[in-house]
Amino acid sequence: MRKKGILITGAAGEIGEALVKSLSEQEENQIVTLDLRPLTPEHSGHITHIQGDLMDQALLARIVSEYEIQVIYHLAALLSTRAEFTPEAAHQVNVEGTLGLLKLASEQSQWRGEPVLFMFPSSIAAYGMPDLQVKAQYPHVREWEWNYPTTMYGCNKLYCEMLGIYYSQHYRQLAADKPVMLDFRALRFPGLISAFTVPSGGTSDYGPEMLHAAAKGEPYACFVRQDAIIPFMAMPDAITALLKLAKAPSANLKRRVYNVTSFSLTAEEFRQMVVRFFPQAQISYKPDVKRQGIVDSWPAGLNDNDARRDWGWAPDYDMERSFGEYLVPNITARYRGG
Ligand code: AKB
Repeated sequence: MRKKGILITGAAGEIGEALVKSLSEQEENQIVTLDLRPLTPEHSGHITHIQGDLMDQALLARIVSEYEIQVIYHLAALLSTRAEFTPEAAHQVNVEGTLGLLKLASEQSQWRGEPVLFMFPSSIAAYGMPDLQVKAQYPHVREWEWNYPTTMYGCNKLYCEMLGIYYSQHYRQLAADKPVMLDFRALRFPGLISAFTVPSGGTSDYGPEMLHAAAKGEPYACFVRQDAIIPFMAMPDAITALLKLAKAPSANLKRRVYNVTSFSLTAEEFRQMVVRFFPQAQISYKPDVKRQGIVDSWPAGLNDNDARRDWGWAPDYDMERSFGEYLVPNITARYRGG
């Protein structure tokens, strides 16, 4: 008998760390985590960590031979800035890695006679605003607007959303008597800010980097202009959104890809918040043309009305609460503790 399990890829990454912690507190089923890196040692109990490569088909086959996977949180990805340096490698991980997992989830759904739930974090990178005038004109972008990503990462996210929809509607529909499709659900996240991990390879990283540098007492040169604006969200809300969408009854879901957001602010407004809590912070601006271009192509804000209507989404942390109650106290404690 295979053990029932939840699979989390990219588990040692930013979202992964927070999701594993949260799921391990509430889940009774076995949690199987997969990442190239080890997990932080405090995770144990009903978590089995596999240090390995998502692209390793033999490894995936071994996982499904041991576990009946019911839910997949597929978090592994190369983020936007990193992907611009190695676009083909990003395509391989972000698209081919996702495709392999979608196929696996489809086969498992068929085999179990019940859909495997496939949770996919997408991103504001799936959007592409042509210029700053249009960006200002459409401050709250809907899911179907401006789907013209300019980065490899954004193209990968948008295409994988479409693959997920394909696999949940059409895959082998003609071949099987009673096809059972996987249940694909995606969230388009804004820039995420965690108090416990420093992001790497993203373009929204200037926000969290400013904050972590200030808490460490280090100077920071922000790689975008003062007026650069995108939406952000504190990590606990990102986890709430993932878990809430995962639990939502399918009958309520009118779409498979939902925007979620919390607050939008410019780099300068971000700096001012940081300085309010860390008056000694030394933050300067040294814009990088390429990274600035990426941020300019992302929307200033998202319209998340559909998520609010269909599955009761609402962020718990607005800007004040994010900084005052989650980010600043936890980051301060983290660096004070060494
Ligand atoms: C990135 O900057 O690449 C990510 C994202 C916005 O998806 N944080």
